Amino acid sequence: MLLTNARIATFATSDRYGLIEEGAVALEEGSIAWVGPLEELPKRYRSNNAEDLGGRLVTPGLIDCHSHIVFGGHRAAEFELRLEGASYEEIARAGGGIGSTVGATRVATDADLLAGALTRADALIAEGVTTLEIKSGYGLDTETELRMLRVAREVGRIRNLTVKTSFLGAHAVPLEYSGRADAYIDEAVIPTLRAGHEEGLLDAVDGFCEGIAFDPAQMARVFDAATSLGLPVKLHAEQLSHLGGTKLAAEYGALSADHVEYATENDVIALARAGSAAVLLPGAYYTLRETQMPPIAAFRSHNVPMAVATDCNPGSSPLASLLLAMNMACTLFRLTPEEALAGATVNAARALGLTNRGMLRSGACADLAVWDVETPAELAYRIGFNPLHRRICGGEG
Ligand code: DI6
Ligand code: FE
Repeated sequence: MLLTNARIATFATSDRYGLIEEGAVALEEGSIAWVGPLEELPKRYRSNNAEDLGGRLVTPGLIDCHSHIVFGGHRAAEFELRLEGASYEEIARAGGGIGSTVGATRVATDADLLAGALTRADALIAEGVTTLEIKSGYGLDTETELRMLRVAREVGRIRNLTVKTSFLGAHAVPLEYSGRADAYIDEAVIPTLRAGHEEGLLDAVDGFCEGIAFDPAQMARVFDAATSLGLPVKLHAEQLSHLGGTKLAAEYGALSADHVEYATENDVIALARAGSAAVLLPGAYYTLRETQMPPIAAFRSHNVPMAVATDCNPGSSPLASLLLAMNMACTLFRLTPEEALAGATVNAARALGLTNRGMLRSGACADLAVWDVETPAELAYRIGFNPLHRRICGGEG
């Protein structure tokens, strides 16, 4: 396949989106064979049936590197409670929040879970997403956690989409372990982690390090188990308060620390030393009406790659639009449109530990999005507008 007459945001160089004017891309067997200015296209890639993109913009396929799209039910009633003045943490402590979705997920059938997840995955696919991370974390028992992970894998088999899974058994303490978080970690989380790994269901291990969830010492036990199996880790850290999760994640060489609104400059330095990414989740910031901004200036000055993701979940971020997350990252966090698009491509790949996508260069996966826009800044600029013209995933589409 040969695409010509395109403006190409490659992200393969670090200036101005790595933009190529009047570019061409040649795809071969699911990979990018060549990308560059049309006038430099090698003879062997020239073709009579090249597709003229009419000057449209081509970017890497979008990557949503943080989502919780497999779950039962919804939490519209809690949305109403928050509008009447209750806080997210109050609702969680009263048995709602994550716990309420755990109840709905445990009683959902696999078919229910899959149908709901596909609806959300399809919304993301319609916006050019080609790689999607999906977490467990609404089962909190072995059976339901593994069911969630199987459903997540199934989404990637049914759709032309790469799915990466993260085990989030340490998301909340389930009712049956109320007041016994340590026992939950030792008796449920770690054995489930081992079982999931044995079944090939886990690409990474995540956790929620927060006052309403787990402290750094508890998370360290989960990370020790993950590390001993060779699984990479990541962490929901410093979302609602500062507990030291970011520093812990860095100590374990985490792929990423996510949310990080309450992270300090020292935390940022730790991430930089560890080579970890920061995953910004403006949908949760917006939904919870958070006012503490993540330390964007420090991420920039210490060269910590910033990814942007939906955090699509039924509680704190019922958002199934990565383009809107990019817009929110600009308007709420003051990212530039270039940073926002890098956050949903090259830096999102980095946050998933993937080196073969997120940028357009020869050898990378043939995951591309073609947009009906003139300039890359337009992708983050409009609100509630989807200019996707065509999505190519693994060379198909
Ligand atoms: N932080 C979040 O934003 C989601 N999980 C987490 O650890 C929220 C999950 C939920 O409210 O259902
Ligand atoms: Fe999350």
